[in-house]
Amino acid sequence: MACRRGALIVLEGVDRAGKTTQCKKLVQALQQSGRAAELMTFPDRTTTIGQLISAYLEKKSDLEDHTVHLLFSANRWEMVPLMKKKLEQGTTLVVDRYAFSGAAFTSAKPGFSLDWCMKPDVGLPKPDLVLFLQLSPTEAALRGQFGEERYETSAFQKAVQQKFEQLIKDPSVNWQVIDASQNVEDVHRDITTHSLNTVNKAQNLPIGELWK
Ligand code: Z5A
Repeated sequence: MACRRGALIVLEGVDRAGKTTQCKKLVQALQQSGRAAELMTFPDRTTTIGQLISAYLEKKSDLEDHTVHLLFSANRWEMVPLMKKKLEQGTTLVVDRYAFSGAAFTSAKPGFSLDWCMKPDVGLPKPDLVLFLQLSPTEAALRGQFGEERYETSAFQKAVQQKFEQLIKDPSVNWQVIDASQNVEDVHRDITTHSLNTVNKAQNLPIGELWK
């Protein structure tokens, strides 16, 4: 009998929503329950493309807006063979940001449509579940100041939040909105419940193609 595949679970949300904290806790919880699980992060700053993106985010270099958008997408595509291999081997991938961040962040810039921004990521492995960590700007502010990287300003993050709200309306994607203003353990409990359901359902299904 063929191996049951792992699930592709993505966490999205605005700055300081707790994505990284929750991704790590979810991977640990899945592993402790005896399931193979690994963390992936986008952008993956370790690759050659990722290093270009990292320098841009750290404001050490400037890149034309379309160009950097395509680099973010290329940074996902370069990971696709590895992602598919792991999923097919039965490993669940917990992913910290994905194509939805790509579309939301670039389309929040002047002159970009959401439609254009989604195009380069059409056909990526489709997440079985996208958990959107919902947090208001006021609550995010209680978690500390913005960092020094590009995009970390209140006005831009508000524009990004609006783009996420548009993306969440897409019924072709399995979105679950999580109240990220709860304490870390309560958020983790909600996320784990949705994720375990997804892991069980996904194991006998083929890997889908995003936005196709
Ligand atoms: N970007 C893009 O433009 N295009 C793309 O295609 C992709 C990304 C993939 C990458 O940043 C930037 O690239 C990002 C989007 C853009 N720009 N911005 N903004 P990154 O991924 O390297 O870093 P980040 O995603 O911005 O991290 P973050 O959003 O700032 O944080 P987070 O992962 O959501 O939260 P955290 O690190 O888990 O927690 C933040 C703090 O809150 C920390 O002190 C925690 O201890 C605290 N925390 C967490 N949970 C809680 C709860 N429940 N209560 C209280 N405090 C909490």
